[in-house]
Amino acid sequence: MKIAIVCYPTFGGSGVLATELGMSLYEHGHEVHFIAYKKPVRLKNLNENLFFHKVNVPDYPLFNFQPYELALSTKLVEVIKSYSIDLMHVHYAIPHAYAAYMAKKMLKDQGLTVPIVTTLHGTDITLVGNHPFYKTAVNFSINKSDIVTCVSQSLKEDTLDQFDIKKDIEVVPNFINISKYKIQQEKCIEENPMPSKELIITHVSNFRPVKNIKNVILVFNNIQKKVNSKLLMIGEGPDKQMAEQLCKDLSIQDKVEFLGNTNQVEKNLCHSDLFLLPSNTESFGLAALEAMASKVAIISSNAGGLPEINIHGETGYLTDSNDIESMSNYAISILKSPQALEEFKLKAFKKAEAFDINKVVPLYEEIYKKALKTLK
Ligand code: GMT
Repeated sequence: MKIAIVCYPTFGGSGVLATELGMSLYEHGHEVHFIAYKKPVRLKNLNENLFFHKVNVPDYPLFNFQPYELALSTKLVEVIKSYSIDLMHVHYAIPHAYAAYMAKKMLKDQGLTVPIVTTLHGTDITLVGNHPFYKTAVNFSINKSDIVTCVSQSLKEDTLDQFDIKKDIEVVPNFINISKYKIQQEKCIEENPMPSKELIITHVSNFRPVKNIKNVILVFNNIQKKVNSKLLMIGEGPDKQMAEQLCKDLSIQDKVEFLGNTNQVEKNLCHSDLFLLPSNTESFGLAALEAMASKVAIISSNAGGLPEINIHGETGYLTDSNDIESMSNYAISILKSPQALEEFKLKAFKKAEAFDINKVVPLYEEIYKKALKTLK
């Protein structure tokens, strides 16, 4: 099949997932074309069956806001015609599903029918897409997609609750490449056969308010009083400065490292013991799944899809996103007992295996076949 994938190229979970999916589809023999305003950060080894097409949006002084949807739908039409693409798979409804629908209409006008698969990722539904300024257009474009998928049962329920959706929504969970994590774990043991006595707590996100990173720092502050530990903060975003300042105010700045963005998260995770994710909203929590695949126990909020991956009392613990006391106590209880820590880590890894890429990518291939059948 020839597939066009539209996604955000940044470190956000939807872009990461779309990139991993596209690269895996290419390995399964499909021709894959990524379309975005920048090369997706995890996209590697472009070749004659794996392409990247940049959407250019020229600056024009008349425009206060550059019309990205227009440029994207034009690029979609151009790429689909030049490469005889079979279908579009757009990740994140805003504005991708909308632009795809316009492209579909323009192509139809030229005698070509190309179906749209839209995958909803979370904030396009629970936060941004809900805003009255966008909602009508988001609702419309979801209903106009040929197949709609979302990344968790919880997101499916939120979408049906908050929008007027006339279509079936299929749940296809996010995934990780478990073998990549296994290889990394072996490398980590080779490089560091005698792990230090200091336990490592990690948080990975885009540091947006929804990630509640203040609570990451407050929980770690409690942990470090009882357990010899340090905190790795991975990512960049609007709340980073606030978090750095909070560390100084609590005089724990020597125990917290802000590492910025990295596309080799598994290298940091393989030395970690515990992952903190106190998000206020989280449709899935790909970052937590990546940690689990690295044998890291999880303390997370019970928001959205997190209970579908983090099993309370097995792979870690779940609490309300602002219940700092419970989060701290659970974390300390795990970290204080080497045996409990090992059990949680192993169970986290076992659970992550259920989300292996080899189990999930075939589900998307089936969906593509179904989307193509809608044309007949
Ligand atoms: O979490 C973010 O702010 C980024 C956002 C995105 O669109 O990249 O992540 C969403 O999609 C991820 C991939 O499906 C999910 O793992 C995240 O849970 C989801 N974020 C939220 O729902 C807040």
